Amino acid sequence: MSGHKTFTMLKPDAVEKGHIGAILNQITASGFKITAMKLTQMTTADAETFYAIHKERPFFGELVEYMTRGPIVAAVLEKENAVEDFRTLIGATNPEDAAEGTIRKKYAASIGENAVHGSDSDENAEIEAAFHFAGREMF
Ligand code: DAT
Ligand code: MG
Repeated sequence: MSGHKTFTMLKPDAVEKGHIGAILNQITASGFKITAMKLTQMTTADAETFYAIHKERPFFGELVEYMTRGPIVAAVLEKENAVEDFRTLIGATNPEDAAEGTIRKKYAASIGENAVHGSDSDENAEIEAAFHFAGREMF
């Protein structure tokens, strides 16, 4: 499976620390084209819905608190093999396990506050993009 679209969020910790420009630069320098983007803040209901698959996990409450505590940058990215290539670019969920040079290795504080989201499948990329953007906001 190798679709051309993925969805990302630069999470509240990355925005708080002033890393928006550096992270977007690394993303575009790696061949991704930005086809939708905005600064926004998730409500508790938004975060609970977006991360519903994790609702039974022990970290769910912290995850929702973190994702709603400040603005995020939401974006849709296009490139060949976008989902897999973007997951490679961001690195492992836990920055301690992330490869050298990956976005999480460089900018993430911990597994809980890991700077950036990347969709895990073509199907979820479509669902997540549609969750954050109206059709006319995607180019
Ligand atoms: P990813 O964001 O790499 O797709 P995931 O979908 O398994 O990872 O989890 C979603 C988010 O939940 C992750 O980015 C950070 C948080 N999370 C995952 N596992 C965690 C853990 N063991 N402790 C705290 N937060 C965790
Ligand atoms: Mg995931």
